[in-house]
Amino acid sequence: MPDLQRHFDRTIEQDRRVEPRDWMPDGYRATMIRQIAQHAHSEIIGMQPEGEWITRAPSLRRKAILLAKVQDEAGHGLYLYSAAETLGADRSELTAMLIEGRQKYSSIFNYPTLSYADVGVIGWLVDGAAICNQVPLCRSSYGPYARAMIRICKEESFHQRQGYELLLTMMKGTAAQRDLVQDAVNRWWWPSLMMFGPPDDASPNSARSMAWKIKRHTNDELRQRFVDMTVPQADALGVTLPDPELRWNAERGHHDFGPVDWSELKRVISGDGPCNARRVAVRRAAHEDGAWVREAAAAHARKAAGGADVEAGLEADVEVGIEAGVEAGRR
Ligand code: FAQ
Repeated sequence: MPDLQRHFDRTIEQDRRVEPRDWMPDGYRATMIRQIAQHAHSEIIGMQPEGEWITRAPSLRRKAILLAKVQDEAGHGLYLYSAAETLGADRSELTAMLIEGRQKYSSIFNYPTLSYADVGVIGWLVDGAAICNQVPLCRSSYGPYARAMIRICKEESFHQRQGYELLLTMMKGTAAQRDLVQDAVNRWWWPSLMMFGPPDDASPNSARSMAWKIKRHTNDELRQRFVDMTVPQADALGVTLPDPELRWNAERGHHDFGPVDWSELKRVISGDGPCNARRVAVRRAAHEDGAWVREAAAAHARKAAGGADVEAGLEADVEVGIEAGVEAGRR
């Protein structure tokens, strides 16, 4: 055991990757499963706020872009569930934990999308924050997670650009369109800052995750990076970020910003945000409505494999694939 621990420590020290068959401390495995599962759940639940606008997109072009984006999010969820499986997690158990409220997903997806400008603002701010957080995760110490993140980041980058382009178009439109954009920015700005997690002095996982090089930067470092990156983009767009304390601090070389309402983050994480109940109910209904497809696919796979039990991997793929259809059918 001491040899195995030494080997693991050296792998981390030398910035090499931990791979599925390597020995790893139980705490490392549990932390990776927690983070990857929460991330996967976020992508899957994250399909809902924008997915609600697919049937109401203002043009064929916007509909095609939005469909592609929401499909990408399903794909990200699936890569991430696969990465969690390499650690021994069971995908159907992870789904059960999500729909029974035993595992978290990102707070940001518990807010409503009230106009089409929200689609643009989610692309710009939410995907922008996701990129800020996830680019360093491409160097995360767990190999399958870091590799999945490379493709995910490339796709998130397209998501961010489509959002910014949509907002630029709206800002060049009518006064009413500009008002929709400003209203959406006002509603999504503070929740976007909360995506990075609690402040460093209230983040129970950060120190250990940094020591294991799962996380490469703290929550506050990434939040600051996001603010610094976004301010000039807001200027170019012609929108005001809803923070009277936001200003450049030449001494620090960063923007100062006002206090985040951490009680709101706590409330939303613990299930009491504006849309938590609806998001989980839709996911639960998709899971239940998809039971017959999972059973049929598993029976087919068993037959094709001559009776071998290959159910587990199939389940979530089939389910996520039909989720969008089930939701659309319900509306
Ligand atoms: N919401 O000790 P820390 C996306 C939890 S994907 C909910 O600081 P950690 C793509 C945290 O998990 C967005 N829960 O935790 C997209 C922990 O839970 P525990 C998701 C939160 O792990 C775009 C507890 O609080 N991205 O947007 C939140 O060191 C558009 C204590 O916190 C990822 O998951 C929160 N905001 O740092 C899709 C990235 N913040 O221990 C559709 C990977 C914290 O009680 C449309 N994850 N918690 O179970 C990470 O980088 C980290 O897990 C953090 C949290 C930074 C999120």
